[in-house]
Amino acid sequence: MISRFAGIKYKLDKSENFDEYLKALGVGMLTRKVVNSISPVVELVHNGDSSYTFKSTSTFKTIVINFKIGEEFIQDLPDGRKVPTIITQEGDNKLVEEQKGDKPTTIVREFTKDAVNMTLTTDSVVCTRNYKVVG
Ligand code: DKA
Repeated sequence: MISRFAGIKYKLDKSENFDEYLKALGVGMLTRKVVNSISPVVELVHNGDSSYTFKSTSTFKTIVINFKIGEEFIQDLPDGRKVPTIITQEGDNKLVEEQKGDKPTTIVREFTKDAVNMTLTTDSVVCTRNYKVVG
């Protein structure tokens, strides 16, 4: 179960092609500069059954995504867009987030006890971000 990774905090360690990804989403230069310079800490919280919260904390913003696995919801993105989103589970350690709307995006988060490896794809732009366990 993905819930075994709940409560573990991970901090951004490596990021590749993030600026290209943000450009493809239409994020402006000033915001890109800020977002590129921060190292968020992320944590999955299990609220019971298939209900989860994904928290990303940084000096830029705290982002909270409340979701139920397999149920569509409207996500408020940090750049102001509101997009229908669905998060599904693949295998026993991957969450696959599909954001719909003008800029369809897929974000795969693969959890281990030591790391969260993210792959973000929009159009033909692929970005990877690797988080390492804190402490
Ligand atoms: C991450 O969690 C990256 C999440 C990507 C957010 C893209 C939208 C940013 C708009 C300012 O490491």
